[in-house]
Parts: sequence; structure tokens; C-alpha cells
Amino acid sequence: MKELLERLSREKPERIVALTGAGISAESGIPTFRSAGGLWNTFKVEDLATPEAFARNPDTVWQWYESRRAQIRGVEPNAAHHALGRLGRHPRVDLTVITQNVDDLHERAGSNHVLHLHGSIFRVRCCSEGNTFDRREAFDVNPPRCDCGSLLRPDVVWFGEPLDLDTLNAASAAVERAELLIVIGTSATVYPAAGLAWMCRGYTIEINPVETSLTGYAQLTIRSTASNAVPPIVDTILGAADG
Ligand code: BV8
Repeated sequence: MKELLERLSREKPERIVALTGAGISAESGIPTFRSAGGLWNTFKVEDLATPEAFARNPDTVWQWYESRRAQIRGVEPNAAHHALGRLGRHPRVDLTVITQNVDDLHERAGSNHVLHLHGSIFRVRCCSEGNTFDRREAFDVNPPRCDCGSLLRPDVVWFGEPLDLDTLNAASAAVERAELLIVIGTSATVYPAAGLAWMCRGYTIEINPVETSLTGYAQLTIRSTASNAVPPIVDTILGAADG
């Protein structure tokens, strides 16, 4: 970490991308998908996060999403989210936060340029008309329906569904022009999101308590948690930006 902080002070990166996964929200109390106690250890993906599952059992899928929505409403952003919020507000720093997460913790920590690759758990979509609208509070019926009578679904990207192309293209462009890519709390197993990390031509840092397929590729891996590792990195970049 010491060499990294010296490098960041020297090189003063300005075009920065933070690529985050479920691990950045773990210390806020939101379970991850694949690490110990993760969601996929108790639920089967095919039962919950696919369009087929929703077609089969919209009420079961909505029950799972409503429980996650309630959980996210009840927690706070952690020090890692807040550090990225600070970083993005500095006038000399061009920060893009690219997240696989569907929670709103980055926004609640002050990040205002967040690319949600997999959508938002607090936005819903009419299955017939395709229009979307924000909805933070719980529905009082399960499954909820649009005024037109059709089912509403969470406006997230399920397995087997394409990502929003504009969002993916914006994310790819940001990574390609980044001087510094900080990959925080992702198992780097879900594509095409994970593939973004390999597109960086700058310096790549991975922050994760365990090894991932990205570990061998990143110039530096920090075996730590997001709330421990992100704030000192951000403080060093901000110090250099002011220096
Ligand atoms: C698509 C829904 C095509 C929202 C999610 C290429 C190669 C291989 C497979 C594929 C491929 N292309 C497509 C696929 C199939 C599939 C896929 O990638 N499967 C994987 C599992 C093999 N991809 C898709 O289906 C994608 N669609 O490509 O469509 C297409 C094109 C045209 C037309 C039709 C179709 C769609 C993928 C999106 C799926 N939806 N979620 C929701 O309800 O959340 S993915 C789900 O996984 C979440 O969004 C989550 O964010 C994401 C990734 O997981 P991570 O964020 O990495 O979380 P995970 O638990 O895995 O890891 C957490 C990490 O944090 C761990 O490493 C842990 O050590 C670390 N950690 C823990 N605590 C901390 C920490 N780190 C730091 N600090 C801590 N305190």
C-alpha cells in the first residue's frame, strides 16, 4: 500500500474509474452473491434472477426483491462509498463510478456520475409498455401491476438479458480512457461487466479480501476490505490533486 500511495502522489491521476461489485456494499450489511453467506449460497439464480423465473413465479421473485429493497432502505453507505463520493466532487478529478450493484448507496454517499450496469432495484418497469419509474417504498400488493393492468418488474438486468447498450458503451469508454482503474469488491465472474476490467490501459488496482480471476491481471491487489482500503487511496489522490 505504501508504494501505491507514493505512486499516486507522484502521478496525480485525474481520469479515474471505480468498478464496484456487491463487496463494496457488504460492510453496509448487504449480503454479497458469491462470498461466504452470499445470496447465491441460499437461493438458486435460476429461481430468482432470470426472466424465465419471473414468468413462472412473479410473486416469488417479487418477494425476494421486496426483501432486498427493504434491507437496502434500512442500511447506510459505508466509508468506501463516502470516499468515492468525496473523490468525485473534486474539480480536478474526472471520476466515473461503474457499478454492478442495484442498490443506491453510491448515490446516497454523494456520487452523481454512476453507471448502473445491472439496473436499479428502486426502479420498476411495466412488462407491456416498457415505461419505467422510480419506486423506493414497498408495494402493497404482490406481484405489483401497472395502471394498464400488466405486471411490473424490477428494472434490473437478469441473467440471459442484455445490458443497456448506452450504459455499457459509456462504461467501456470510461475504462479505456482511465489512467487509474480501482476494482472494488467484485468476484469478476459476471460478464460482460467483469470484462471491463481487462480493457483498462492505465494502472489497475483490485481491492478484495480474496483472490479473483482479476488478481493476476491487476498491477496491484490489496487484500483488504473496501472500507479499509478505499479511504486512504482517495485521500492520497485528493492530496495530490490539491498539491
Ligand atoms: C448477457 C441482477 C447476453 C440484478 C445480476 C461470457 C462469459 C461467461 C458467461 C457469460 C458471458 N456472457 C454472458 C454470460 C452469462 C451471464 C454470466 O456472466 N454468468 C456468469 C455467472 C458466468 N451473463 C449474463 O447473463 C448477462 N447478460 O450477457 O446477456 C445477451 C446479449 C444479447 C441478447 C440477450 C442476451 C447479465 C448479467 C447480469 C445478471 N444480473 N444481478 C440483481 O438482482 O442484483 S448479476 C449479480 O452478480 C449482481 O448484479 C452482482 O452485482 C453481480 C456480480 O457479482 P459481484 O458484484 O461480483 O458479487 P459477488 O458476490 O460475486 O462477489 C463479491 C466480491 O466481493 C467477492 O469477491 C468478495 O470476496 C468481495 N467482498 C466481500 N466482502 C468485501 C469484499 N470486497 C471488498 N470489501 C468487502 N468488505
